Amino acid sequence: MFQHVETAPPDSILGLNEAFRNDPNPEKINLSVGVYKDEQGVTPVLKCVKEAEKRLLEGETTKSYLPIDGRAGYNNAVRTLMFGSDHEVITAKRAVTVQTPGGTGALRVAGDFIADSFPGATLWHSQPTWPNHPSIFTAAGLKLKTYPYFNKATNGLDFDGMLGALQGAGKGDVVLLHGCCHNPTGIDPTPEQWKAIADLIQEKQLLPLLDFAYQGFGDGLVEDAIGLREVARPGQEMIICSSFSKNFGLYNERVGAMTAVAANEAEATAVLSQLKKVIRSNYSNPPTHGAAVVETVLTDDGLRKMWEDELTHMRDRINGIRKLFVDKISACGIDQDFSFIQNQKGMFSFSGLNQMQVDQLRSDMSIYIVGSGRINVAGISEANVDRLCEGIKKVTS
Ligand code: PLP
Ligand code: TYF
Repeated sequence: MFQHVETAPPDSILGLNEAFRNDPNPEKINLSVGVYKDEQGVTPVLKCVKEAEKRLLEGETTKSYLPIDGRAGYNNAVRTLMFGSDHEVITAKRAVTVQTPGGTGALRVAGDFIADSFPGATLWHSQPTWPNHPSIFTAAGLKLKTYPYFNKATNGLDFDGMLGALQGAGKGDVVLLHGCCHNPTGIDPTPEQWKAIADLIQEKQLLPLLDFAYQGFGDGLVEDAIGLREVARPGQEMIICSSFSKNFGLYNERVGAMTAVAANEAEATAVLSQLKKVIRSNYSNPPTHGAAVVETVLTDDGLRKMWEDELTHMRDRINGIRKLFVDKISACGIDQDFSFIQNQKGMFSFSGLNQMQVDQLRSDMSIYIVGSGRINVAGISEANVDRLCEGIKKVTS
């Protein structure tokens, strides 16, 4: 029966982890998958999470199913974290949130909802983007188009190219934006550029879909929501897919949410009913643990403060490493200018290294970087930065 089944290619990012694990070189360096690591190379469980888990374990009374849309307290806390409690979107009750298995689950629920309720819609995504974006939305049955994002000459945003392409989008088309910390480039629009993007969305009546997987990893919790809040103008409709994998370190607990902002409360209620229909035929209802942890932390003043401190620590370490990396690169006599790395936001850096250089780093030095040249900055430490720079010098000269 399975004779005709061919072997599928490995995931372009997660596949590298496996190759790394099998590499016997004791000096190997893994800068591939976007997982935060501390100075010792460990992906820690946050202290606020451990404390919340202790409380949950003591207070848990049932393992009965959650509602299809998940925990109401969690969904509420997610919305407030994105918009702030007094935002018009919240007070007008025109936003509905469903708890999902990770940000990936949120993206798939969004994709299925769009395919059902906006038949024939085209989704525009940045070129480049996270490779799972096209996979998820193609699987959901959407048509895809791309807009330029990265300007190779400046190592910055190709803003004119982006807006120019989106001028070609039709009414009701979906435009996928990274809320902050763009994956893979690390390049985000400035507040002024967000204004222009929001103007264009409004003028052309597009449906913005924000992938918000790194809130707090760029400049701060509120700062990273600037774009999202700019887009959420009075009456504007939008979809947001949240992930708490990174900012809570809850990767394997699968904690995410999909929020739909409708024009008014009645339409939001109808959208929620459609989202529940999509979920019912997909995974039925979400798992409770990770979302209960996030809800407990976000709604308790002490735990919330602990979380914000831990998140600040992760962000500061990444930014410190960016500086260390750039300093070390120039100190070791590499000709190429890598100073742009310090302007990039979040966990990733688009290094400018090409596929050949990436392949050589792996084969000669056991340094693992994604084929696009994307580096997980959090994988760099005082202990491996010199060897990394030595490798980059070798492949760039
Ligand atoms: N969106 C982007 C841009 C990501 O980088 C990730 C990372 O994994 C996700 C969504 C999905 O996150 P999750 O692990 O919560 O599914
Ligand atoms: O881009 C990354 O590295 C993270 C983690 O299929 C990830 O978003 C990578 C690939 C994948 C799922 C998650």
